[in-house]
Amino acid sequence: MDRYDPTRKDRFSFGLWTVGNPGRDPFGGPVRDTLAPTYIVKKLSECGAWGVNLHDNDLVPFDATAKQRDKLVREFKKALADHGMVVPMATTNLFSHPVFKDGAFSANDPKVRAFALQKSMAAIDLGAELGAKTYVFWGGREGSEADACRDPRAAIARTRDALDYLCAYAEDQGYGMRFALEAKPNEPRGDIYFPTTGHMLHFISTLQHEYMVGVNPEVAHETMAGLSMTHSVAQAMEAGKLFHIDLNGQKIGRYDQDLRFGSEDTKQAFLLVRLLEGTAGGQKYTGPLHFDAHAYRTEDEAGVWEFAKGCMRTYKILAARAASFDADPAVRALIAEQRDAKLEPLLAGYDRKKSAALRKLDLQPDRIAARGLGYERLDQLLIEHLLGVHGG
Ligand code: GCO
Ligand code: MN
Ligand code: MN
Repeated sequence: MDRYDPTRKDRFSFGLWTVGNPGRDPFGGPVRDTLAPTYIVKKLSECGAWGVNLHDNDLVPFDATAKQRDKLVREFKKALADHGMVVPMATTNLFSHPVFKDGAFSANDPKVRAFALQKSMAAIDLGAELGAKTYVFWGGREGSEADACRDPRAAIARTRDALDYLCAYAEDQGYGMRFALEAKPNEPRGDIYFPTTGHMLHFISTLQHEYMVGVNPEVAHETMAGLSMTHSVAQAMEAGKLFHIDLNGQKIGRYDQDLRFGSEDTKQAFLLVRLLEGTAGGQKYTGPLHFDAHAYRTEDEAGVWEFAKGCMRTYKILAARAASFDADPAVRALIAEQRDAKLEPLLAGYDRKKSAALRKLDLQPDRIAARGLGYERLDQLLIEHLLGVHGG
């Protein structure tokens, strides 16, 4: 036990599908046994997690009868109560069944779209019954290879219709849920509509129930698109739309790897945790910290729990490193050097007087340009804090 071991207060969660991943990939079958959802709840609780998330079919098989469903839900709820775990988030599997091979909400066939709505309403009911306050939409099959099959504008409009419908449904039921949209550029489709968090943020502004819809950015997905996860999350936070987050690790330019959080691009992970924890100032993220990742295919079950603990410990270690970085007087001085408290009020908000004053300033751009900014030193300090050279 040390101060980096997770506790419930840390709000860490995992999906049933993450630690339950049996190691199947496109080139080989499972290498681990399937774990029962109730067993996962027990083990996650022992590891120090706070929440467990699920797709409808992670708990209730696609073809289960109503009686089987009720039994599974009853047993799962008992496991949650026995082990002091919560379900912060739920979602719908709209990608595994072959009916969704050409999408769900954006499919050309209205029967597929109708089935997707039916399945989503039932899954929202399940999420509500388990106490989920956040409902995620990840459109894994909402995309194309043969792009001439539909006007991409129709795909966008159909997705809007579906979300407007389901927001109204959740509101009508009084579930008090918020929806979080998760972007991904590709995989399993050649191209997926709404490929990045930025695309989602704009789309949300066109929804009827904009107030109840935010985003669920994922490290791997933004990285696959070659983007900075930290900047994407910052834009979501600035817009008040960071409703959930999928933390994992990913090498740029690869397939979706879903690696242990912080195991790749540790500097980006540091910057992300620093932003979420607000150690540099600004509002802190207080929602669930969800790990959408899985253990290496080389692992047995013991390796899965090592993986889970590793995600959580790395988050806490990075949070401590970020706090030490932002408390370092040398760092604060370097950041403060860039400010000019006298000039800044003139830049915020146009009026005629202020703009006349601004136009009169002799700013001497060549002198400004000649000044070095000290970012080499700042970044080296970041690396040294990250590597544990400074701070407690
Ligand atoms: C993926 C996605 C999924 C979603 C999940 C919850 O790349 O497979 O990240 O894991 O997050 O379906 O909506
Ligand atoms: Mn993913
Ligand atoms: Mn995800």
